[in-house]
Parts: sequence; structure tokens; C-alpha cells
Amino acid sequence: MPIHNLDIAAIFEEIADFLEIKGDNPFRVRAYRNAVLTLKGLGEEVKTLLNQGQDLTRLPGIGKDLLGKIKEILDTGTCRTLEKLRKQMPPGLTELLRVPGLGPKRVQKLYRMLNIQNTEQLLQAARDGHIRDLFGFGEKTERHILEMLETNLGAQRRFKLATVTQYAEPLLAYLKDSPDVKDAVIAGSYRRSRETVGDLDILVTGRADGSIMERFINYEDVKDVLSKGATRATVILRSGLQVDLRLVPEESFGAALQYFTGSKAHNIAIRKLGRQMGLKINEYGVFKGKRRIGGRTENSVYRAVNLPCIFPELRENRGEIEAARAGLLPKPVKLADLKGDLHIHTKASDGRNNIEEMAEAGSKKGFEYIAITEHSSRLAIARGLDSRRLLQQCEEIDRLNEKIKGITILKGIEVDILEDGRLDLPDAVLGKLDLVVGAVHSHFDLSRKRQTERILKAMEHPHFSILAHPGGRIIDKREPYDVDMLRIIRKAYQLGCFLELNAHPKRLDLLDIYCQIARDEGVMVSVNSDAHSIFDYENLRFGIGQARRGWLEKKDVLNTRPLRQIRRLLKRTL
Ligand code: DGT
Ligand code: CA
Ligand code: CA
Repeated sequence: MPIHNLDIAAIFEEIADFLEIKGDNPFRVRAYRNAVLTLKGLGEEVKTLLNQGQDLTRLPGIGKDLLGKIKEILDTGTCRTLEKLRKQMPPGLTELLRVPGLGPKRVQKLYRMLNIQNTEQLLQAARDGHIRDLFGFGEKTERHILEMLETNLGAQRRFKLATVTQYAEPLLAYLKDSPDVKDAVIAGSYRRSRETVGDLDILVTGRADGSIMERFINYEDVKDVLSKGATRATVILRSGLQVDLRLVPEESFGAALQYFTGSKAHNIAIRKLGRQMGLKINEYGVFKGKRRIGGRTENSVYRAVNLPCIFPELRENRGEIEAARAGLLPKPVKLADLKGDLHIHTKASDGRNNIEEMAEAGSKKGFEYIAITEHSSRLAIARGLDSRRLLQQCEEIDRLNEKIKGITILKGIEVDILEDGRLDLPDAVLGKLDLVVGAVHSHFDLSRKRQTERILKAMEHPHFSILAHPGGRIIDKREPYDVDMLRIIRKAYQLGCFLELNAHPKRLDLLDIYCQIARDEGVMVSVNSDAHSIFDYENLRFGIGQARRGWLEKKDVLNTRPLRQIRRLLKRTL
């Protein structure tokens, strides 16, 4: 059985949940949760990194003890700590923690007092009105629990793109490895680089005797086979991810790829265009009456409706068809266009590597420059820098720039934007830096008006350069704060500031729709890794996917510019 990062993360998560319900030491719980975040965000499999001889304790949240447990899980598939806890408490208890409003103390009480062991029993107890009488719960809480469970139980689970990629790539390689498979492509939302993916839709061409379907369902990661026919099979992987595989004839491959890449809205619009021209377009091909006039390639489908091929990330029916018709499709930015990274942490705050190591790894990526942007002191949990430590770091960077060849280290800061729009460091200190990245890390629930004004005021500081993760959302965890993004974008234009597209898989913020607006308003976007270790440069790939979804071209992305231009652009002319 292969053990993926997410398998290890799931085990740590379960341990943390159990410990929390037991009322164990909060620092111990937190250590497991931090490790979970790290594992989920990694671009590479832990197993691979260990095989390469990498020192994993350099990763955020992974100490010696947890590394030992990771090795134990890789060897045995489980961990003694977890097995022990599982003997002490019913397994369904941890899922109760996922119910909004239920913390560990409440879960413990529900278990002790009502013997509620899982969400089904909780739902039943709420329906029967047993929860309101528990001390500390009340009728309002009971109603809330009921609402949450009734709406959430049916809700479909989605996976972050970076997470799905960890499963998708080895599976695709496995399929392509077979001599029976001629071509294999993952279509659907994955191909469109959506930030989250519901299920994988894979198309293959090749031998039609059932051997490919057989190989597919025998993949080592398959947990359940939901259906299997001659040309189609559906499985569930052990992670819970569903995968549909379809075998299509070569003359239909392009049509099937176009259809299953979606989005549904885009497909409907393309079909309608076809109908207006007397054509029938479906997943088998393009037909004029009975005659097939296209479908072998995706190009042939678009050509049939007189359009150039529209790249997958654009296919959301947000104006791409009109743009294609007018010859105004963007030429999408590519990962290789990036010349640097303008948001990086090191050991000095909550990162894992030192400046030199980050520079060396950036150099290997082919970057001309990186910017070191630690947190400021307000973010105490991240060991943020005050003026003194920041100025010390500047001196260190000067020294390193003398020493290291081939890459330039820019001096920056990820300064906290305080509740009233002031910045967490004095302008005089900020003025000594090459760039100032400003970010909101607190007071997410201000009114729209106050939140917007707070950010606008921060941007007006003379040295403000880039607004980091402008919407503040964390996928599946925190909604974006309420803010007038259009006003912020227009202000950025006026002031000569920039917006960040933070490429961390849990953020992917600026949202694609706002990238499109930024582009239209003439504001450049900086696609930054927010790296906390050398491995996090991998994030950029997902950031670029989202930038493409946001219609960004090379010229729209700040850090595709060479160093001499960057220096000039970062100097505000106002
Ligand atoms: P997901 O899986 O929820 O992240 O999103 P998709 O876009 O991968 O959607 P999925 O897996 O339900 O279907 C894959 C593609 O198949 C979808 O993007 C477009 C196409 N498709 C599915 N259902 C329909 C439909 O009813 N009409 C049309 N025209 N296309 C459809
Ligand atoms: Ca899908
Ligand atoms: Ca599907």
C-alpha cells in the first residue's frame, strides 16, 4: 500500500482530535495540527523526500518526534499512539468536532452525558430535543446543530487542487505506463485548474479489449469500484476521491476532451453556437447531419464553430467565447515566465530555512531575485520582526548579496495592517526596504465599509508596495472578509501599488474573477509563493493556474519582470 502525505496527515489529524476531546495538553494538540498543515501543503511526497535523503525536520511543524511517527506510519501504515487512542474512545467521536459550533469540551459532554458517538446519533438527539437540556447547550444551540447537520450531511466534499494533484499525477503515470494506453489526459475541473476539485475525469485512448479498465481498477490506491464496463469505470480512491475513467475512440478523443473538460456552462454555449451553424456537437464529435466533420482533436471542435482553441483555464463562460471570436483571447502567463518571488519567509519568523538556503533554492528555480518578507511583530505567534530585528536582517541581506552570485535578495517585510489602517512598523523603517508587502491578519469581521477603508488607508503609506492575499480567505476554513475589492483595485492603480495572488494552496487569493478585474483596471498582480520552506516554491504552479483562470498574461504579472524593472516598479512614483 502506498502511503501518501494525506494519509499521514489524516492519522495526525485523528490523533489531534482524540487528544483534544480527552483534554490533553494544548501544545501537544497544536503540534499535530501544525504537522497536518505542513503535510497537506507539501508539493512532494514525504516518502520521496526521505528517499532523497532530505532532512524533514526543516519543514515547519515537523520535529524529531513527529518525524519518527511519520517513519512509523510509512513502515506500518499506522501509528501506535493512534491505535492506543482508538481503544480508549469510539471512532465516530472525532467527526463530531467537524460540526460547526462543537468544540472538544462539548463533544466530550455529549459523549459522557448522552452517549452520542457520531453525527447520526447527534442528529437524532437534536431532533428528539435531548440536547437543549444539557448544561451549557440550550435550545438555540440545539437548533443550530440541527441546521448544520441537515444542510451539511448532504454537502459534497471537494478537494484542494494541490491535494488532488498528489493523487492524480501518480495515477496518470500508472495509466500511461501501460503499453495498452495510447493517450491519457485528466479533464474536468482539474484541467481547468479550479482551486478545488470534486472528482477526477480521465480520458484514455488505446486497446479496447477491457485490459485498460482492468488495470485501472487494480490500481493500488483504489478502495472501492463503483462501476466497471467496457469503456467506463468509476472508482473511489482511499482518500475518498472519486475517479471516472472513460476509454474513447481516437476519432472522438478531442470531442470527449472538450466535453469533459467543461465547464458545463462553457460547453452549453459552444453547443449552442454549433446549433446556430447547423452542427451537432457532443462528446463523440462534431456532426453535420450524419457526417462527422470534427472531433479528433480539441482544435477541430473549436475550428468547427470558427473559433481558435480556448485554453482550459478560461472555459467558464465568462466572456471567453466572445473574446475568442473577436481575436482577443489572452496569451496565458506560464510558470516559466516568473523571474522571481516577492513573498518569502525564513527562520527569522515562522519559516524553516535561512535566507541563504531560500536564495539557493530560488536560484535553482531560475529566479533572478527573491524578496524576504517576514511577518512584523504584531503577529507574535509567527515571531514577527520589530524594527531592530528587521534592520539587522537588512544588514545580513547586504552581506549575502555580496557573497551570493546569480540571484539578488530584495529586502522586504510582510507588515501587518492594523485595525485602523496603520502599519505595524514606522514609515522611516519601511522606507529602507526594497518593498513592503502589507497584509490583514486580524479583525476579519469589520463591516465592509470599515474593512475597505482600513486597507485603502494602509495602501496610502508612502512605501506600501503589494497587498498580500487581498481577500483573506482560507479554503474550507475562512470565508473572505467583506471588502470592496473594486475600490481597492482602483486605489492600487492610482497609487502605483500591486495586488498579490498568494499561491499557497490553502489561499489562492486573489480570486480569479478579481484577477480579471485587476487586469482590466491596469493593475499588475504578483504571483507569490508565500514560501515557508524551500519546498514551497512548488506553490507557484498552482498560483499560475489561477492567474491563467484570471485571464492574466505575462505582462500583467509583476514578477515576470526582470530585476531592473522590478526595482523601478516597486518605487512608488507618487
Ligand atoms: P467538479 O468535478 O465538481 O470539480 O467539476 P467538473 O467541471 O469536473 O464537473 P464534472 O466532474 O461533474 O463533469 C466533468 C465535465 O463534464 C464538466 O466540466 C462538463 C461536462 N458535463 C458534465 N455534465 C454535463 C452536462 O449536463 N452538460 C454538459 N454540456 N456538460 C456536462
Ligand atoms: Ca470532475
Ligand atoms: Ca465527473
